[in-house]
Amino acid sequence: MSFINYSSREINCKIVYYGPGLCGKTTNLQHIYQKTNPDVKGKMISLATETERTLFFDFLPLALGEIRGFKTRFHLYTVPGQVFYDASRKLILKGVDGVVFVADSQIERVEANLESVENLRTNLAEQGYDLDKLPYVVQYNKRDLPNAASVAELRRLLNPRTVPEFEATATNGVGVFDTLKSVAKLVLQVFMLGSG
Ligand SMILES: Nc1nc2c(ncn2[C@@H]2O[C@H](COP(=O)(O)OP(=O)(O)OP(=O)(O)O)[C@@H](O)[C@H]2O)c(=O)[nH]1
Ligand SMILES: [Mg+2]
Repeated sequence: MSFINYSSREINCKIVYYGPGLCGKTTNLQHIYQKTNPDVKGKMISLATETERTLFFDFLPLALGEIRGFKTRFHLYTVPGQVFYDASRKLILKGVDGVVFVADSQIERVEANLESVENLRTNLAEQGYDLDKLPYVVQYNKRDLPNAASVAELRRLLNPRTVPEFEATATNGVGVFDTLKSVAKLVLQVFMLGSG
């Protein structure tokens, strides 16, 4: 849940990047970190294995301006995608305000994407959240690869509800900020509805 501090007039929002192993979640955060001004971002923290796989999470705090006199602070997290880190994924989802599902567009990763969405839905439900009611966007990453499935096919499988969706190549930044802006906007809309 967003944390609203009325005395310091701050809104804190937690956004989690979810998706199968190696889909590009950490790469999204690294691009955001590299391209934002020092006055906007805090330290990026990455807990990774020697082979650069996320072990627990990546964390990047961003201050994205003001809305109705409140400073907005976004806390971006990635989960570890590898199947056996499920306990960490559950922990990281606690208090989530918005989710980005990063899909790996490669045809051979279709099954892994489907399992990961299912895992997201289950882990959210365990904590009393409904994926269909959360601010949620889908990113089709790795569009640069020759073995990428068509967006129509990915949409059919991964985005039947047609939430906002973005094609991306996170390694060169394509689609990364469009994705972030979209989920941030959805989260702030919830805040504004809540605050009347
Ligand atoms: N070709 C291509 N490679 C990408 C793209 N995005 C990420 N990669 C590569 O995919 C690999 C995995 O990227 P990560 O960002 O570490 O993946 P992750 O989702 O954080 O993986 P886990 O931490 O294990 O869950 C790296 O070698 C990236 O450079 C992309 O858009 N295109
Ligand atoms: Mg990672």
